[in-house]
Amino acid sequence: MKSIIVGTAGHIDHGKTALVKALTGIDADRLEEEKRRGITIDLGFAHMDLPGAAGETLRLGFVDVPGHERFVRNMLAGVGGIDLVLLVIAADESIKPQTREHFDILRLIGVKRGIIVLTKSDTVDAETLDVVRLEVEEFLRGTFLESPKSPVVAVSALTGEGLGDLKQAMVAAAAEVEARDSQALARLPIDRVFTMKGFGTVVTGTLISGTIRKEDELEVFPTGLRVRVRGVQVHGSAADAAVAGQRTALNLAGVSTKDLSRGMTLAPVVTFAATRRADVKVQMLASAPRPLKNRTRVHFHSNTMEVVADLRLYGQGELVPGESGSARAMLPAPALLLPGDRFILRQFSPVVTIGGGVVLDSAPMLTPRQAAAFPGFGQMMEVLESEQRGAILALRVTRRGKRGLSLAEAVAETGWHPREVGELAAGLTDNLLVMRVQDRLFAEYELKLAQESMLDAVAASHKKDPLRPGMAKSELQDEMSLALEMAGEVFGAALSSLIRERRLEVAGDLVRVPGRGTEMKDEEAEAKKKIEDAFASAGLKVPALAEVLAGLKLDKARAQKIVTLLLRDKVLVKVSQELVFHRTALEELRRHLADYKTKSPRIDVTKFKELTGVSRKYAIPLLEYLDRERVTRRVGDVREIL
Ligand SMILES: Nc1nc2c(ncn2[C@@H]2O[C@H](COP(=O)(O)OP(=O)(O)O)[C@@H](O)[C@H]2O)c(=O)[nH]1
Ligand SMILES: [Mg+2]
Repeated sequence: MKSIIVGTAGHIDHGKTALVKALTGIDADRLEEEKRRGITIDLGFAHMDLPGAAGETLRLGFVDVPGHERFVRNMLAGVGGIDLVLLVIAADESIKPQTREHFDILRLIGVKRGIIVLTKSDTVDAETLDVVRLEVEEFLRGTFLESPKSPVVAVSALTGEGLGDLKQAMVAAAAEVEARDSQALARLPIDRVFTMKGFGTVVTGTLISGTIRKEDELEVFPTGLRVRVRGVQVHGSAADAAVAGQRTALNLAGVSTKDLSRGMTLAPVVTFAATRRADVKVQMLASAPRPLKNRTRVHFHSNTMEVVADLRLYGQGELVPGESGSARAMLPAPALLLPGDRFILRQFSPVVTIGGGVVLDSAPMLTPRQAAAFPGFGQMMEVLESEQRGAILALRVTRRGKRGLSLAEAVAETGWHPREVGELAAGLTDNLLVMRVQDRLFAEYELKLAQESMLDAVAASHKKDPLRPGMAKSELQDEMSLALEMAGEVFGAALSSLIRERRLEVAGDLVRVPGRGTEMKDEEAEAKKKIEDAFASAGLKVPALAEVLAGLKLDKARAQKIVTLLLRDKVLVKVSQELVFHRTALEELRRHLADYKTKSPRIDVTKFKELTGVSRKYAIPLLEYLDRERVTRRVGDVREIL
């Protein structure tokens, strides 16, 4: 069974509602006011089944729109899900303003198929009908509604004449309509909310993609509210599921009518994110009354939603009628928009349709100013506008840099099914454009950059601490995530590949450049400890450095290197050319002097020798060192303790 949505369009009083009733038997003017005034104010709905071209059942859901210019906004809430349009033109009036405006809207919204219905054929003679037919064909030449692809059918709702032909034309056109994807992620833009006695909260809408089943849990956008589907109705009868292309009514649990309104969207939970910013392609109508200037506030209609958006034009001060260009749409509140969503722009005041377009990116990373200045921006928009999903995904991954893009984020940004995102990602990883680490995608070169940074960091660590057998893995990771905001996944992947390529090795929790031999390290570490111990245990009565070094197994150059490092790290302190002390011995000396100061503020060389137990050969250099360190100050032959 194929389900498609048939929408009416056309000027007021041209017989749209009468036509729907003649076809389906259903009066789509459901409001009391509509019945009383005899005009359509809001969207109306009807349905019928026809035998399809191949004998299957064809299910047609009708969306009847108001033709009055004051209610175009209601019309806009209904055209979003239309697969096939009936452009209704009364034979006695021919083309009128809303014929044109509705036609423009259908074109901008991307409706692909239609039938032109000349209504009220009973009110004119055959010649007039022919003239109107010619006029209409002329008007539509070169457009998506040109004949013979879009046939022109004359009917009378009054006499029933031509209705058979129209049904046939609908069956033929329906066969050409591409079925909406019922496997895709579900989206139901809400067009009506009401309470039904005995049921509670009910919403209706045209299911534009996917499938919604009884008992599904759904998220309301943009509020984030969770609701449960208690019941599903399709075309007025209870069903287990609604599929894309069907007029759908849902009985919802967990929500009251005041939490819902037209313009909101129902979609699977934790899948999408509402946004206030979207990069869009704008097409101005040739009939727009004036150029669209940068930073203009416009009525922005998409699906069933309507907001006042601020448009920032990229690289252009204005768009003249008939021109197209790219822009950032800034919305006053978050909304669920996805790439490929069509929209209509109406002038703020007076309210007339001036253009429309398509959403290219509802997760833009740059501010409008940055975007306008970004050198590759134009190309980026071209890719996003293209049908090349692999290239689009690669772009979305690459622009995330070191952070990468998770598969879930890719789904949220594109609206594509997770399965498709997975398949596209696999294609990109095969071509080495993208790498996948767990559930995150990164541009391949980010891995290379990460590897280089890690090699640099490890090399720097070896240089700084030549005696350490490596750098702690956690330290390396901290450094990378701090300095480079490198994601843990990239770190892990970069490290593994460096290890595989033998450019780094891991011992325990240490990372090092291969070839920093452990054996040599052991020797040096042992020597280092010996030197340290020799000075630490000597206190102030230090041995000669040369003597200590001579007692080591190491060659002179390596031994000297160790001493240099110990001095650099201030473990040893050089007091004079010949004398080196351990840090702890000098700290103790300072404490002793501080104690001494409590008895006497001054000390001479003799007292100093007594206090420390060192000979004059050590005492003089030590005192001079203390003077330099401003622990003491020389006053004649004595030192004042500071
Ligand atoms: N004679 C005649 N009158 C029609 C026909 N279709 C509609 N009408 C009348 O035209 C008026 C407007 O019709 P309606 O369906 O409400 O127009 P809408 O505003 O396009 O929905 C009503 O009074 C209808 O009865 C038709 O085929 N023949
Ligand atoms: Mg009507």
